Amino acid sequence: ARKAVAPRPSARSFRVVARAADAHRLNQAFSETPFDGFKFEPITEHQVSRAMTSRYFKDLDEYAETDVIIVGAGSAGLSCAYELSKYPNVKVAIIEQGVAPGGGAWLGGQLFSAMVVRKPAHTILDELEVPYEDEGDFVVIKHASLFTSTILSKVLQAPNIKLFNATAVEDLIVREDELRGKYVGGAVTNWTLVSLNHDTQMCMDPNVLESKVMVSSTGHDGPMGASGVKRLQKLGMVTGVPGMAALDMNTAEDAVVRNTREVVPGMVICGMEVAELDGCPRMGPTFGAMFMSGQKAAHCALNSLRR
Ligand code: AHZ
Repeated sequence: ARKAVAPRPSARSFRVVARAADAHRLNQAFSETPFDGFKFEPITEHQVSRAMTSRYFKDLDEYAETDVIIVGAGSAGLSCAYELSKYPNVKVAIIEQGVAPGGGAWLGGQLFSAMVVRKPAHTILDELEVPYEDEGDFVVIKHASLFTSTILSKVLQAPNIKLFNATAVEDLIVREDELRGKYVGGAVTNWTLVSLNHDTQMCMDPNVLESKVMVSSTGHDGPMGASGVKRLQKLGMVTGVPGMAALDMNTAEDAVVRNTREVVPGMVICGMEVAELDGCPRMGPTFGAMFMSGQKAAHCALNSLRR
């Protein structure tokens, strides 16, 4: 029998093995990251649950009585909240039915990114340090989300402001006294998922927050929109809600800011809800009036608190 002889490696196979080793070393070098070996501190599940729920229910407890309730966190409601953040002694609850605050202000119009703001409403952008391109009589922010995320970050950091999102205002507290007659005294709320399921369940009673003044900024008509003024109409506290008129940018924006006011004692309206109540024209995708109307609403609310 012939003895088996192991084949001798050729020079070529040496080169192949050497190249593979190099590639392996190279791969290792590239797969190293500053996070290799990262390790979290220990935690238990109940700690996570309590960290969230204790704060949420403490907030609900604290805001069961509040100075201002802002209903709706669109561009008008957020501008109002931002203005009120300058008054740290004024306690403000924002109630937003959506999970995502911001209303229609994540896009500039249709599905376009840029947001147009007519002067002189750009002053709030300077304050917020939101960059824009100056086009003369108006300015353009490169993405509406830049405005919305920036104002949200300021509002949410303010110690006097709490956002309750995924929560819908279903109704108003209305009381009467000799001095004011009928006035709005707060908001009847429910988690939005509950509000959307009233038809499918037995009575699911709400949670109620008392306010000294409410700012209703629920936008134009829709399943939830313009809910503040529509409820006032049903209660006979305003005579009619004709709905916004056809679009006319030039007149619409001035009208919305001009008509932003305390419409009944204890309730200020701002943003597109004003156009719904007063039949002002719609402005379409220019946002200056929303900012100014929100800021003006903050001062109407402050005046109401001072009375
Ligand atoms: O989810 C709504 C949105 O975020 C929220 N909201 C409505 N009803 C609510 C309720 N409880 C709690 N019952 C509620 N939250 O209110 C917010 C309204 O934001 P928006 O962006 O729709 O309104 P706005 O008035 O702040 O801004 C309007 C922007 C428009 S619409 C328009 C046009 O159609 O021509 N042009 C502009 C600039």
